[in-house]
Amino acid sequence: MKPKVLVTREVFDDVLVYLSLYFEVQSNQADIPMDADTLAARLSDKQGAVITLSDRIDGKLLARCPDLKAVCNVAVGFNNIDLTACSRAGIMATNTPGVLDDSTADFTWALILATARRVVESDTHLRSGLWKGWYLKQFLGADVHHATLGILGLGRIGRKVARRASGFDMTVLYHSTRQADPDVELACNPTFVSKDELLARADILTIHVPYAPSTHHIIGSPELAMMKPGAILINAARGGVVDDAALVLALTSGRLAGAGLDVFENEPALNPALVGMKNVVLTPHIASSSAATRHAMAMLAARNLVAALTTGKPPNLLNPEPSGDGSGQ
Ligand code: NAP
Ligand code: 8YV
Repeated sequence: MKPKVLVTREVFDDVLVYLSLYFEVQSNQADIPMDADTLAARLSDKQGAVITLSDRIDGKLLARCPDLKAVCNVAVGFNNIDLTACSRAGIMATNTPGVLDDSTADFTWALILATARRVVESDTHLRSGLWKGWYLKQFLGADVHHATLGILGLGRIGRKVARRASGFDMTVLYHSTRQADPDVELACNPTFVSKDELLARADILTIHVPYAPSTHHIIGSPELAMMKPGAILINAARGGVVDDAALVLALTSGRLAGAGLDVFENEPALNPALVGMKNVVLTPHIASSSAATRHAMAMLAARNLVAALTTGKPPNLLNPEPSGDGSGQ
């Protein structure tokens, strides 16, 4: 008998076909989001799952899933998974690093340019029938070329963002947990600085750290107060790395000129004040969403699951030493 697996959200048809070669697949092509109780019930007789960021995998859920061996996130970020609880229960957890770097970096640049050059605001103005003709001072924005770009978190995506800055003749600074190897610095040409210097010097600050207790509100009131007056903040990383309430204050006071945000605290809810702000570009967590990349992510998660349940050694394993007895306790 084939092992039973659950795919918690809609995926591309060929991903389901591929999984069906190995598993008895229960899917959710109607894409009806599951609450914690429903997810636990649906997983209670499964050995594996392809999950997304909206699925919280924790000890409470795992206690109800005695057969579960692997959970495979369709995302590089994995703050929805309690890795300690997975390891304790002997469950492998995987993510999808690499396949989304370029698309996410491209989108970060879309936010940078749209925010600095007021693309959305001016588009709305024109569509509203308010455009009465050209004038010299209309929609004056900030130049991106020759500006100083600050990158917080020079990982896979941060590096791709840095590389793209060279076409704009920018000064690129970064701060990360440690200075990158010389070959990495050579490839994307940024200069390592302290976090304080990054905040003080960046005209445009873009965040690419994962969400974890150590990065919760890594940009909050004190950090926003250290930023250059008139700077722009970009967050295509994760809700919670920025204190959204503090950001609203910094935007309202005019301390920051604008923000480009793809992610929010408590998604899909967002701070209502942001909605009314003309100097803010808002997108619904779509930085990785090109057709090719979302397909690659879903297929990689499926391949991770097949490897996990057939070999016990999936690529992209997040907890290399699952040590539990599989009881989920
Ligand atoms: P990554 O390769 O792990 O890069 C993250 C970088 O941040 C690493 O260099 C890491 O350093 C650094 N870092 C961690 N904590 C830090 C801190 N406190 N201060 C400064 N730097 C810190 O991850 P990635 O693949 O680039 O992805 C980054 C994040 O982007 C993901 O976790 C995800 O949440 C988000 N993301 C969002 C979207 C979207 O649709 N909006 C799409 C893709 C990814 P160490 O390696 O030394 O820890
Ligand atoms: C996903 C992301 O779209 O990979 C990540 O960490 O945030 C996005 O690429 C999202 O997480 C889907 O689960």
